[in-house]
Amino acid sequence: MKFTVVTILPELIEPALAAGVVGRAREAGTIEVATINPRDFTSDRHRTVDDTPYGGGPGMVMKAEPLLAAIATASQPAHRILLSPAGRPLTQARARELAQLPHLVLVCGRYEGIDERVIDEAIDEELSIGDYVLSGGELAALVVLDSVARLVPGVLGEPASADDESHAAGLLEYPQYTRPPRLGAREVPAILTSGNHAAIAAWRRQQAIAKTARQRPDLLARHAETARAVAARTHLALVHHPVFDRTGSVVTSALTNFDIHDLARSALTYGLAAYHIVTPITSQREKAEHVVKLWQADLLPSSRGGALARVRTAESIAALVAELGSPRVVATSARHDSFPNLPRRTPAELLAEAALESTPVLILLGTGHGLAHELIPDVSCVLAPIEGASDWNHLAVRSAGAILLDRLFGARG
Ligand code: 4GX
Repeated sequence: MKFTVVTILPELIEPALAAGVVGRAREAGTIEVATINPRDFTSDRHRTVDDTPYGGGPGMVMKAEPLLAAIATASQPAHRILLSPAGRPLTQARARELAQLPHLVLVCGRYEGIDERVIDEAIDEELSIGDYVLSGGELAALVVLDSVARLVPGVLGEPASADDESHAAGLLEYPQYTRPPRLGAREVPAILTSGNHAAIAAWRRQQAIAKTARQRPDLLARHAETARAVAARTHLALVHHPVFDRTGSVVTSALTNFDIHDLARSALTYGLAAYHIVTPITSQREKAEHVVKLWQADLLPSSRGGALARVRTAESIAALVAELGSPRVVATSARHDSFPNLPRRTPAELLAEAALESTPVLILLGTGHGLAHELIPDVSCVLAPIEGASDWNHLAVRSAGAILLDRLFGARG
């Protein structure tokens, strides 16, 4: 595979590519790296590559002609990438795709940027290496080159080492150890010297999930396998008591058909263990059970494995908590002032915490004007309210429930 770096500072690029994995791959001829300097495509005495911006403003802009000539010389043909803070973020997935291509041209801007017409005319893709500002595209080009080159077949010794690692599986790396077995008071975890390969693999996986949960809950939230595993032990409860009415009194709200149906279907869609309708009123529970039976017969005659058996009723939150063993109970609220002493969690943080445990998760959705928090013990955290553009949350409980489930368990882009 070939890389051509278009830069007015080739001396910044060259030394970084002489050593290590990339240096060896160049020596072996597995990859080829060249640089092209736009300054060599100028015709004035001062070899000018920059000029003042039209419309005014600070700094300088890279001129179009030398850059276009350099890119044209570099690309015969090639996929042309501009490094820019305005590009799409580089990901391991994109690096893997780029490693399939025969030739990448990496265009490095300096100053305030480059004439926009160069992008229109001669750039196929803009890439950013992160949301911070560099003094030029060269270090970003080196990052792209390094991350792509090591995925080119033959560059890394062992073909397994590129897949096994961080990000390939959507998780951060497990911790590594080498001799000596004891470093001061710190010993190598005994399991790694046990010789039990299955146990070592399981331990490493658990460590990788724990590390990801702690450092990058956002990454873990995109990890489909984790989301599925947590969803499968998550219970959703629609709480009709104790809830507030509009005046702040604690009441028992009435069952509504829409809430039974819509939340049951959301729960099924996101693969939850069960959906529970919680009301102390026996006739209301009977009504809920009746509605579910009708629906079961009506909509899903061939009901795979009794999917709707996953809609259940409970007399109280306490009864449900007892039935589930010791679940992690999570409250939800549209208001910032309910459950005032409990920690708030974003959906990604909750998923990350739950991934580290094996206990069931019970998410409480309040009907009426919300859960009567003073009367609900055993809650471990509160999911932060859904923030819309207006200052008041007008969502129906079934809408809020669907949004929360999607934020917790939905597949991301
Ligand atoms: N990930 N910079 C590029 C100049 C520039 C601006 C606009 C082209 C268009 C960066 C990043 C980055 C700073 C490199 C501005 N060139 N590049 N440079 N972050 O911050 O890629």
